[in-house]
Amino acid sequence: MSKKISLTNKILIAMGLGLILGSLINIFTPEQPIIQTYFVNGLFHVIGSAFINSLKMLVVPLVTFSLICGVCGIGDINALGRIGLKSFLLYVFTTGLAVSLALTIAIALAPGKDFAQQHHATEFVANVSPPITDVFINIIPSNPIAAFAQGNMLQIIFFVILFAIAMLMTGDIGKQLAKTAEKLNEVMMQVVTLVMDVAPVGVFCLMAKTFSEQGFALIVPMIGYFSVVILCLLLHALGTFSILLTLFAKLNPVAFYKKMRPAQIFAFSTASSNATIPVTLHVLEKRIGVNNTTAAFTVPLGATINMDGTAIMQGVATVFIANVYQIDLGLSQYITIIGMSILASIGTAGVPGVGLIMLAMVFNQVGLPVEGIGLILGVDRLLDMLRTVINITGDATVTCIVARGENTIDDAVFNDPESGIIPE
Ligand code: DAS
Repeated sequence: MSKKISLTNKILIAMGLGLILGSLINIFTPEQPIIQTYFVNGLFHVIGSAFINSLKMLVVPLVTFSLICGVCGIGDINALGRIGLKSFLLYVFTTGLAVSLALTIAIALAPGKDFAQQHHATEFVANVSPPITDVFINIIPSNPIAAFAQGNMLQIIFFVILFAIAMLMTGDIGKQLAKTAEKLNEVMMQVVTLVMDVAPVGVFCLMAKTFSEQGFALIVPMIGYFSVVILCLLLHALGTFSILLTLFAKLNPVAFYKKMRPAQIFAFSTASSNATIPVTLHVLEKRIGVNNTTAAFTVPLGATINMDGTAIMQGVATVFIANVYQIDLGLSQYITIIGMSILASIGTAGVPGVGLIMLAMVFNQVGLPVEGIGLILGVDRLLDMLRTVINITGDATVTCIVARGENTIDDAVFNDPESGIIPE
């Protein structure tokens, strides 16, 4: 009997077919009205957007129930503080490593040195990014219902953790609520697998639409910048993460990356860490064997404050634009870039394109012309998809390190190649 194609491979094939079809449309029929109207901006747009909405639909309820289970599962406020501090420090550390690596490679390879000035920058108006102090003040929701309604992740995390801690302190009432949350969380994880069942169609449409609009031709004049970002993303993923996984999570990086494929495909297709949270949680808990008491906390936190891929883009972009405008950056400015990239990473939600918006904050701090961002705008969508893969992989890497330290990872699940495969 022919071996059934696993859901992950179906999604991978759908992604490839969508990419090829989109590229063919971009090359051969970029202006064909019927194709543009009924397919690119019709079928592909509608199904792709509906698929992203179906993922976003899961995030708030899943994070809420999962976080309540996680906190109640830990049961001990000191352990909760330890996990929180450990994951926060590891997220900041890996983001700092990422942007430092990017700056070192970009300074060495000097993209933008001989950039032909005839490439006019696309008009880029920077959104006014909130002062970083506001980010910390706004972690506390003045209206938790509004936080849930708006999907404000940092505020939801803050309120749910506080609520769950209060549950721990209310004896039987808390215990009964925790049991209910556990059942609701299990049902939500089942909803995740339902949404994953339709993923091949959603991913196909997302890729077909994206690549019919974002032709590879856009990359050619930006090949220097584009390839340096890709190089740094690969070095961070295959170098830094692999070393950290081997040394501190005691996990085989090759097996880890095989298990991470569904979450990485979703991250690439959606370009949103937040929308990928349900799949990242599914992969870590069902395929890698991390206990919910750890993943429930580190994954939503990571999707919100940890963006190694974004920090890499910001590091390379600052060097690229400084070279294009022939501005010499000194050591203090490079240190500022590292600090600002970390703060921007903490301050940005995991949604498409947010890294570019925060880049304006980094440019302002080091005196680079914000309009220079218009030069890299054209290739940013593709880079956003790729750096989002690194962002969620970083979340998963830190989660595994914390889980190893808390002894909340089941190696039997990790070593079972069939674990967590969605039943056909
Ligand atoms: N798309 C963002 C994310 O979801 C990253 C970015 O915009 O740089 O992680």
